[in-house]
Amino acid sequence: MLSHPWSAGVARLKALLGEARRCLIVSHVNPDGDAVGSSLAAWGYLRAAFPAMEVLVAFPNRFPDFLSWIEGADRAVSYLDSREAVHTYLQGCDLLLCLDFNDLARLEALGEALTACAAPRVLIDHHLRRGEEFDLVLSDPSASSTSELLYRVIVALEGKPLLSKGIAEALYTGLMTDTGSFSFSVNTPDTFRMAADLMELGIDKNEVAARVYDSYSESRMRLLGYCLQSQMRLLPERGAAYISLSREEMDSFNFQPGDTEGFVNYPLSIRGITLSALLTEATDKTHIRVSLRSKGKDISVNDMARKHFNGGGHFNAAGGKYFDTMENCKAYLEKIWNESC
Ligand SMILES: [Mn+2]
Repeated sequence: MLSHPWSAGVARLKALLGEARRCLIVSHVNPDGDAVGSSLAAWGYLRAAFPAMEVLVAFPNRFPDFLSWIEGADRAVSYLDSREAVHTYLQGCDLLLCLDFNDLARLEALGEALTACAAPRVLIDHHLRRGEEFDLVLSDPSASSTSELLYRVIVALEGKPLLSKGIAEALYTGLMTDTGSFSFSVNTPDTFRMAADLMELGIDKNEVAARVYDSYSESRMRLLGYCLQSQMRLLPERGAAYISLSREEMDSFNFQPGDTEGFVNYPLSIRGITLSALLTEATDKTHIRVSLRSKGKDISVNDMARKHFNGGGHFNAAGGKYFDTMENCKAYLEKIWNESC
């Protein structure tokens, strides 16, 4: 926990919130459960606590369908679909709340739109290496999720959690998805206390899990089967494995955004595998998206993503890009993995 800077940061945030009339909440491209959960929880909280404030949530692109049940999801916009509306909104915007990323590049075109906006930028985030593009940073890389950090911020602002069931469901979604249902990135009893607090607000955690996880389309399930059967390559001496998918392969399974979410974790369930990657070809085929995962305290995929793939993230979970063909990306990945043996 960051004690002193944290309390000073919360006091500063309180002052900014007290003055703000129009707030834009943003999170990263290809929004996941934590991005969407924390953004919609912040939206619900600000609407309840500051009824006079205008609040809008904008993501760089659409979030997957399995998150669409979260309260407020129908009011959030995607910059890809609503570019003009976001630009108009930004004109009178006096607060930018940035959640679950630490580099405006993670917002792609939406990030460029934000650079033209003079409103103070508040960052609440749990990724390593905080960005310099923000006016106020509430960051804790040891936190399980941005949703957990946001919960701590709200409790600090309010003295006690004045949250609705809808907000609690949004926060729980972020907590559950960023920790693989409490399997990793949970290092303190406080995370379970937060989960208990959320349950006391009336959420049905089994129902939340079912909505998020039991929501595969048939084609997504078959795509997973194809990945594991045909596209997973093991490097047993290295304790590593990766899955690669071309656009054609994805298209042949009627690929929808979010369909490969979580696939990168499957190889880690093989005994002896502690390093995993998922390589997916970008829609415009200009690059390969690289997702990296590791287990334990030996391999920093954050370092790997920063050094080799122009990206970053967490110690055990990170991502980046490789601007070349899939074949070259695979060769490069195997080369750097074998060199770091
Ligand atoms: Mn997160």
